[in-house]
Amino acid sequence: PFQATGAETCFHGRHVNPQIYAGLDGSNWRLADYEARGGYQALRKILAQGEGAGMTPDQVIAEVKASGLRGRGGAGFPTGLKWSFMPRALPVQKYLVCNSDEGEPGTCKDRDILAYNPHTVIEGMIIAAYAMGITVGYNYIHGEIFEVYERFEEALREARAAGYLGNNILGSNHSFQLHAHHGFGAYICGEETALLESLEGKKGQPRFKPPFPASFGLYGKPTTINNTETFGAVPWIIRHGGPAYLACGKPNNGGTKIFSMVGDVERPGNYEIPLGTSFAQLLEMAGGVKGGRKLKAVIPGGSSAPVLPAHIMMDITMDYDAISKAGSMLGSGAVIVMDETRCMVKSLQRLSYFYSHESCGQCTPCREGTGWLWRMVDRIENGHGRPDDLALLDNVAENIMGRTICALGDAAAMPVRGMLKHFRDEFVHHIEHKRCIVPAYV
Ligand code: L3W
Ligand code: SF4
Repeated sequence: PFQATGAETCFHGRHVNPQIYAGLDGSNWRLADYEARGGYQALRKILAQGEGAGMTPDQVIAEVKASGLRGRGGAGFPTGLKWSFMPRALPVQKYLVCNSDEGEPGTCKDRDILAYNPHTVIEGMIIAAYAMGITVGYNYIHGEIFEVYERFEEALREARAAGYLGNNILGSNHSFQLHAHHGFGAYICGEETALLESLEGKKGQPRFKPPFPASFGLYGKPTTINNTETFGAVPWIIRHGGPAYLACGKPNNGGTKIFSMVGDVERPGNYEIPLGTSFAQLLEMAGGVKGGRKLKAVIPGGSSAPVLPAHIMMDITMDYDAISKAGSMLGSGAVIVMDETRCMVKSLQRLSYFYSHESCGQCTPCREGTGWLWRMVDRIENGHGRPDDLALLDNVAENIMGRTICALGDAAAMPVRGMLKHFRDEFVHHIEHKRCIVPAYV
C-alpha cells in the first residue's frame, strides 16, 4: 500500500488532499469508491456543456503545462509540452498509449497504482485523449503482473458500463475506446518505441528516434505515450488547477512523486512525497536503514541511475534538478538503499548481468558491451580480476554511451561509471586481495 505524507501545505499530504494515493488499502479501488473520492469530477468538469462551462482542449493542455508535471517514467519530459506536439487537426487516426511496462529494477509503483487506484489512470487517459483529439488508447501492462492486469480490465469494464468510456462520453462529442494489452515481461518493451513494436505484434525492439512517436508512433500514426503515474496525476491537476500542483513541489519540479523505497530499509514500499522533500525525510518515513546499520550508498532513480554515496544523499532533496546536479538521475523513482554490509562489486555484478540479459541485441556496442562489462565485473567479484580491468571497464562503458539506438546501452554503462567514481577502492581491493573489503563478506 501507499504511504503519503509531506508538508502540511501540500495537496497530496495527509492533511490537505490525500485522495489520490493515501488511504488506499486494496479494498477501495472500485468505481464507486473512486467516485466517492471525487473521481471522474475532472472529466465532468472538462466535458460540461452550456454557457461558459467545460474546458477546451487547449485549456486542458494549458493547465497541464502550468502544473509543471514531468514524465514519471524516467526521462522527466514536460507532459504539457509533449501533449502539444500532437497534430490534433491532422485527419488521421491518432493513438494514446499508457506505458505500464514497469521493469526497472527497484521500481514497483505503477503496478500499485493500477492495483489500488486504476480509475485515476483511466480518467487521466480520457482527459488526455480529449485534449489531443484521440479516439483510441491502449494501456500496455507488464507481462509478469497477472492480478494487476485482471484488475485493470475489471476497472475498464466498470468505466465502460458507467459511460465514461466509449462513444459520446457523458453525452459529449468526445469518444474514446481504451484497451488493456498484456506484455510478455521483456524489460526493453518499456522503451517507448519497443513497446509500440510489441503492441503491433512484432518483436519488441526499439526504433531509431527521431522520428518520435509524436509524429510516427503506433502503426506509423501520431501517438502520445505517457507513464502510468503521469496519467494518474492529471485528474487532480484538472480539478484543482495546474498552479496548485506546481506549488506542491518546487519550481520546474511540480507536484508529488511516488518513490519506491527498496533495499536495506525497515519499511520498504511506495511513498508519495512532494518533489523537493529531503532524502533524509524519505528515509525516516521508511523507518530508516534496516537493523540500525549505517547507510553506505543509494541508487536514487532505478538501477539505471548512477549510485551516490551516503554523504551526498543525506544532503540532497528528491527532485529532478537536485539529483541530476549531484551526478545521478531521478529516473523512475526507485530508491535502492544499501547499508554498510553491501559489497559494491557484487551489487554491480548483479546489475550488469541484468542489462546484458535484457539487451535486445540490435546494436553491437550494447549487445557485446553489456556482456563484456558483466564478464569483467564477474571475474573481479570471483577473485580473478586483472590490474588493468578497471581502465578497461571504464573504456568499455565509455564506448557504449551515446552509441546505441536506445537508452538501455547508457543505462548499462552509467552504473559502472558511478560505481568506479565513488567506490573505486572496493574494486581495487577485490583485484589486489582477491576478496571483499566489506567485513561482512570476508
Ligand atoms: C517529440 C521531440 N517528442 C523527446 C519524447 C520522447 C519520450 C520523452 C522522453 O527514456 C529514460 C531513460 C532510461 N519531439 C522529443 C520528444 N520526446 N524529445 O519525450 O524522451 P527521452 O528520449 O528523453 O527518454 P526515453 O527514451 O523515454 C526514458 C530511464 O528513463 N529509466 C528507465 C526507466 C524504466 C521505467 C520502468 O521500468 N517503468 O520507467 C530510468 O531511469 O534510462 O533515460 O516520450 O518521445 N523533440
Ligand atoms: Fe537493443 Fe541495446 Fe540497442 Fe537498445 S541499446 S536497441 S536494447 S541493443
